[in-house]
Amino acid sequence: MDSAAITALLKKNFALDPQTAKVLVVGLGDTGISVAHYLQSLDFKFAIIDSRVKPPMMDEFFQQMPDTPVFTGGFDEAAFKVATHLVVSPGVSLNEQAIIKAVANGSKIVSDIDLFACSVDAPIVAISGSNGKSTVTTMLGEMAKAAGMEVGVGGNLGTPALDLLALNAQLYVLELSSFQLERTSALNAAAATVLNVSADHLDRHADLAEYAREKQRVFRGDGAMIINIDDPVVNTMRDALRKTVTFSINKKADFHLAFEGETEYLMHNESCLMPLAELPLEGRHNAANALAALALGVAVGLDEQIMCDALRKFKGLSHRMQRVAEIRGVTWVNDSKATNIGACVAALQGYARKVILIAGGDAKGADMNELTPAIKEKAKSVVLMGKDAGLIKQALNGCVPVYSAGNMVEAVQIAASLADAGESVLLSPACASLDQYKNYQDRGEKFTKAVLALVDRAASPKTPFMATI
Ligand code: UMA
Ligand code: ADP
Repeated sequence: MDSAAITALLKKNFALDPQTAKVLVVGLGDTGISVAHYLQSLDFKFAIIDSRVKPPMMDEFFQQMPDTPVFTGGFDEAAFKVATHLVVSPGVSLNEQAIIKAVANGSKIVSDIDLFACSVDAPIVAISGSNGKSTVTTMLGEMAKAAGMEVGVGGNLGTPALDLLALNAQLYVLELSSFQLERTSALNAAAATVLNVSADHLDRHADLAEYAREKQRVFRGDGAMIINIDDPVVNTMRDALRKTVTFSINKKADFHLAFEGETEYLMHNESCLMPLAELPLEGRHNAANALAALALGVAVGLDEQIMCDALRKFKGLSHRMQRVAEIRGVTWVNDSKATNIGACVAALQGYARKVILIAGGDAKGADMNELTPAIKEKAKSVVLMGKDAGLIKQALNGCVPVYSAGNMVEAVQIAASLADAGESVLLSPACASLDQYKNYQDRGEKFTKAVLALVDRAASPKTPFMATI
C-alpha cells in the first residue's frame, strides 16, 4: 500500500494524522524500534519512553535515529501528557498509572499490530492460543513457502509485524499474544485461530476469563474462524454468523484424525490427507497443530498436498519436545518452552510409559493444582527447581516422589540417578524461566549441556547425588 492510502486508514481508524499527532512509543525493545522506523517513514512526530535507566537497545537506537527524543529511567507523566497517541509495547502493562492517566486525558492507544493492519492489502493469518502458536505459525509459513508464495512470518514469534512490511508479501502469518491482542482493534484477519486456552500470564490478566477474552479478539472482523472443538473455552468463541472451520484430534470435525485400516490419517472431511506417522513431531498435540495449520492454509487457498509435503519436512522448533540424547537407554527430551501448565500436561500426555519430569520456575500466578492429575498419571518422579518449586510440591501433596535441585546441572544429575533404561527424562517446566535463566532458550541450552556432560560419565554408576524434599 502507498503512504497516502496508509495515512488515510490511520486517520479514519485512529484519528492518527501525521500533521497533528504526537505519538509516544512506550518501550524501547524490538516492538518500539519497529514502530519508530514505521512512524519515521510516514513523517510522524514521536518520542520514545522506557522505564529502564538504560534499555539494552538504546545505543543502537541512538545511532539509527539520533534526533528522536528518548526518555528513560521511569514513565515521566509529562511525556505522556502531550501525547495524542500511545503505541505501547506488549511487555508494558496497560495498567501502568501513567498510561491510565493518559487515556483518561484523551490519549488513544494504538498497537503495532493496528498499524500493521492499516498498512497491508495482502491477507493476514492470525494465530493465538496458550500453546502451539509458534509451531503453527512456522508450519503455515513453511507451507506457504512450499506453495511458492512470498510470505511474511512474525509477530510474537520474533520479527515485529511492522518489520515484515519491507517484504511486500503476498501473505502474512502472525503469531499474536494476549498482550498484543488486548491493545489491538483494527485487525481483520482473513483467517484466525485461538489454538487452545489454559492458564497463563495470570500475573498480567485479572483471571482466565479476561485472558480468554483478550485472545478472542484475534477473531475480530469477518474472516474465517478456525475453531478447536476439543477446547471448551475456544468452543464458546464460535459465531454462527461467521465462516467457521473446525478441527479436533478426538472427534469428527472439518479437519480431524481417523483410521483407514491400520493407518491413522490427518483428514479433511472424508479425504485422507496424509498418514499421521509421516508427521515428524513428537506428541499428539502436534497432530492438533498440523490440523490447525492445514485448516488455516485451506482458508487462504493453499494446496492441500503441497501443505502435506511441507508438514513431512517440518522438523519442529528448538526447545519444544526436542530429543536431546539417548544415554544408557534413557531418552532425554528438552521441552523448555513449556512455560505454562497446559504445555507440560500436553507433553506428559504424549507418553505411554511414566517419565521423570524436571519442572519448576516462575508459575506466573497459575494454580499448580491443575498439574497434579497429569503428573500423578504420567510421572514416576519429579525433580523441582526454581522460585515456585514449593507451590508444585505442595500441589502434588506426596502423590509421587519429589526431589529438589538448586540448578540445572543438579536437576539433570538427580534425574539421571532416577531413570532406568527404556525411560525418558522430560524437561517441561510448566513455569517461566526468568527467575533463574535469561529466557527459555537459555534454560533449554543449560539442560542440553548438562545432559551431554552425562555422556562423559555414562560409564559411571548411579550418582548418590539426591536430596528428597
Ligand atoms: N518496558 C518498560 N517498562 C515495563 C516493561 C517493559 O519500559 O514495565 C520496556 C522494556 O525495557 C523493553 C521494552 O519495554 O525495552 C519493550 O518490551 P517488550 O517486553 O514489549 O519487548 P519487545 O522487545 O518489544 O518484544 C515484544 C514481545 N515481548 C513480550 O510480549 C514480553 C516479544 O515476545 C515479541 O517477539 C516482540 O515484541 C515482537 O513482536 C516475546 C515474549 O516473551 C517472545 N512474548 C510472551 C510469550 O510468548 O509468552 C507474550
Ligand atoms: P507458543 O508459541 O504458544 O508458546 P510453541 O509452539 O512455542 O507455542 O510451544 C510452546 C510449548 O507448548 C511447548 O512446550 C510445546 O511442546 C507445547 N505445545 C505445542 N503445541 C501445543 C498444543 N497444541 N497444546 C498444548 N501444548 C502445546
